[in-house]
Amino acid sequence: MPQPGNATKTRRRGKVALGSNLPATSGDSSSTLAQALVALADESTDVTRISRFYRTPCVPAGAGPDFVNAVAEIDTVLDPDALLMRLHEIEASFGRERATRWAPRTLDLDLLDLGGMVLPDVAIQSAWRALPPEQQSRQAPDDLILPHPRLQDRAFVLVPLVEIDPDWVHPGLMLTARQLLDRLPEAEKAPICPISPPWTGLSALVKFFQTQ
Ligand code: PH2
Ligand code: MG
Ligand code: MG
Repeated sequence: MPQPGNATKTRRRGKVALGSNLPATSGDSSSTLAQALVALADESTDVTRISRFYRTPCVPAGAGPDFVNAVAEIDTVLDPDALLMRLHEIEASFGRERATRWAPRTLDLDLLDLGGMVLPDVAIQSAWRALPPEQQSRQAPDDLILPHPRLQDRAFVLVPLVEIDPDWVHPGLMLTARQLLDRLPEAEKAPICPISPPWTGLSALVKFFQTQ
């Protein structure tokens, strides 16, 4: 829970996408996601909503094993850079190695949105969003880009995002999560299926994984 000392700091609502397609010492991918959510909740950050966990085919197809994906809503006093550092720390603590881009990973935590901020600015965010597909796997931004420049293309992000916040508005495209998902081809959405019960909160998730 946030401490009284943080009462005057700016609180922002954010969305974090979670993904895993490699087992870790923490267990299988679902178990890793559950433990990462517990780790994310600390004195700076509340985890306020969690989507179900979904099994999703790897994108691009054939590039690796199926993923388990989910999206969580957070409420945090961390600024964007501090939050990104925190996400990287949690990834590292679950055995994430940053070898090659888009290699199978034990844990991927992507910041999708933080309080509707557009970073580093509208022009650069739009340029990353418009990056041609053949360059997307070869170029990685050095700076934090918000909202996440690929979220509008990815059913494995939009399906869980719509589950927890269908009316979330993309601050560059001015479309809701539901509208973004509706634009994607059926064939990309059909294989995305939930593999967990709906969570009523972090404690429901912890209880479920303790009884597995
Ligand atoms: N993440 C990627 C690349 N491809 N495919 C699925 N299904 N889920 C992911 O989380 C994912 C991916 C890069 O981070
Ligand atoms: Mg990712
Ligand atoms: Mg990532």
